[in-house]
Amino acid sequence: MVGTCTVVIPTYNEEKNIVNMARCIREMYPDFKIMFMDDNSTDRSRELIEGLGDPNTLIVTRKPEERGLAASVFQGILECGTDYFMTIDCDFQHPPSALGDMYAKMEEGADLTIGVRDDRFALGFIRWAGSWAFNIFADLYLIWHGKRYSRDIMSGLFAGRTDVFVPVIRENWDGLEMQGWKVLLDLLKFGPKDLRISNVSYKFAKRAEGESHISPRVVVTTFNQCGMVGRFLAKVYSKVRGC
Ligand SMILES: Nc1nc2c(ncn2[C@@H]2O[C@H](COP(=O)(O)OP(=O)(O)OP(=O)(O)O)[C@@H](O)[C@H]2O)c(=O)[nH]1
Ligand SMILES: [Mg+2]
Repeated sequence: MVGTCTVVIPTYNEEKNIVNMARCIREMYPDFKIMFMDDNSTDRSRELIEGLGDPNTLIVTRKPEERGLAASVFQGILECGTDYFMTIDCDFQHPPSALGDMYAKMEEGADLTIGVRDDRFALGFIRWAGSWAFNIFADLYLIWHGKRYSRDIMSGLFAGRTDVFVPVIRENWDGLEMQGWKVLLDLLKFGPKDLRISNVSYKFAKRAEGESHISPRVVVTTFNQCGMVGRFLAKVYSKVRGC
């Protein structure tokens, strides 16, 4: 099969990266559709993408009341209309070359391909340790529920079959963590137990340009995705951190 593919990219105020990202993907993958899922950026993101005049590179301006990184990825998957979807951050922390590796795995028959960071230290020890601890906690939660798990469940780089995950998203809409950051965790949590998963490894980089949007709320929302124990820990954490 030669599957069609959409790269779904959540964005908020990424004017310093967005054109480079669009051009880079277009150059490497002339046939991929690109959908920037933008949460009403206050910078020139929209104008810049429209200025490219590429009919296969879209910028979707989302409803302000539905703002959320995860919400924008779920919407992108529902609306992409291609055989596969892929997600990648707009700040070049994920290398665009990994999209081609993931595409190859999808063509070999995977339902889901996960980009696994091979050097998570790139962001420093504290964030590596946090990510590692969360990974174990989330994996235990998934194993307990008989679901597939991953070596890098916090990864924002992954690809999936649209026909497998559109029903998963529609049927579990109310349970999805729309304000969260860890879309992959929800796809595994609500996805079929017999998902065919492939991995590709990639070198994790520092943000190219612009400001990070990460906040302590990411910890709260990720705990919230992990059942009763997770929700309890989310409450404790948000009380301690006041967030
Ligand atoms: N649609 C949407 N995208 C967002 C939002 N917040 C962040 N993003 C995008 O999500 C991607 C990841 O955000 P980053 O700020 O890079 O967060 P991060 O990679 O976890 O953190 P850093 O390692 O510090 O860069 C980027 O493409 C952002 O533009 C949001 O509220 N809505
Ligand atoms: Mg980033």
